[in-house]
Amino acid sequence: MKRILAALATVVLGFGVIAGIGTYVAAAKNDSGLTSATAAGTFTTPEGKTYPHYTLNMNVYPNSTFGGHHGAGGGAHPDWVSYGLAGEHGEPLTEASTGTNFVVPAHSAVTITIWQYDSGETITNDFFAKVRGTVGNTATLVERYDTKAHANATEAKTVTQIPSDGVGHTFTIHGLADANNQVFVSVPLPMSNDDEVTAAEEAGGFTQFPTMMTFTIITGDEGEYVWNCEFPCGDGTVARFGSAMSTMSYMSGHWIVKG
Ligand SMILES: [Cu+2]
Repeated sequence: MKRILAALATVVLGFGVIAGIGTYVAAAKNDSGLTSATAAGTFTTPEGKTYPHYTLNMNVYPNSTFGGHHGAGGGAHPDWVSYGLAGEHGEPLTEASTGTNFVVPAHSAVTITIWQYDSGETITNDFFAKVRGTVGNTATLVERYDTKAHANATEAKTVTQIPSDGVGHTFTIHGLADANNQVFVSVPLPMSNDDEVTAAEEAGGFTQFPTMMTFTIITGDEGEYVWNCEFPCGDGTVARFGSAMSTMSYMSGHWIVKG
């Protein structure tokens, strides 16, 4: 019986993946814009190598009502979790027409800051609770960032992983199936305080105290990569890998490295 159930689960999962791929391809144009990283001088690694430096700011939301590339009111799926562009203090860029496709220069350092406004749970595989592929394999975590005071409400700390039962989402860039540099970056984004997230959502907004993760990656060769979230956050779908997880412009997008 156990074996039959396992086989059945595999078939059901298989259908989910196939359906997911279909949705993925069909919705590839939800966000057709591009955001270029901002130039910020030079960056020197702990090993003493210097690179041209760029920055990107992103937010992750428990729903799509922030506007931005989904439009006022949240567009087709206002209840889906989503990434979006952030201002320098984690404020939503409500007028942005794009938010999930990034253009960065090849062989450069890119410092990414992500404010995470959603709650979280235990991640399926704690491989993704670890920081991977960043400079030093670390990230700087602020567990509570005060978006009104524009200041850290808790002290920043350097982390190599976060508790696997407190993951909100991840930012994960996958390598290419060619001979270029293989890039793999994955950064877990900790959950914000559950009660505060819920209370803010009920009031029609977002928590004043998101978590904040900052990390730097060295881009490789030119190429069009894909990033996504590896936390199953497609609520209400098989294995929670559908909806926002399998539709570009919510939990995935393009990572375009230009020479
Ligand atoms: Cu996610």
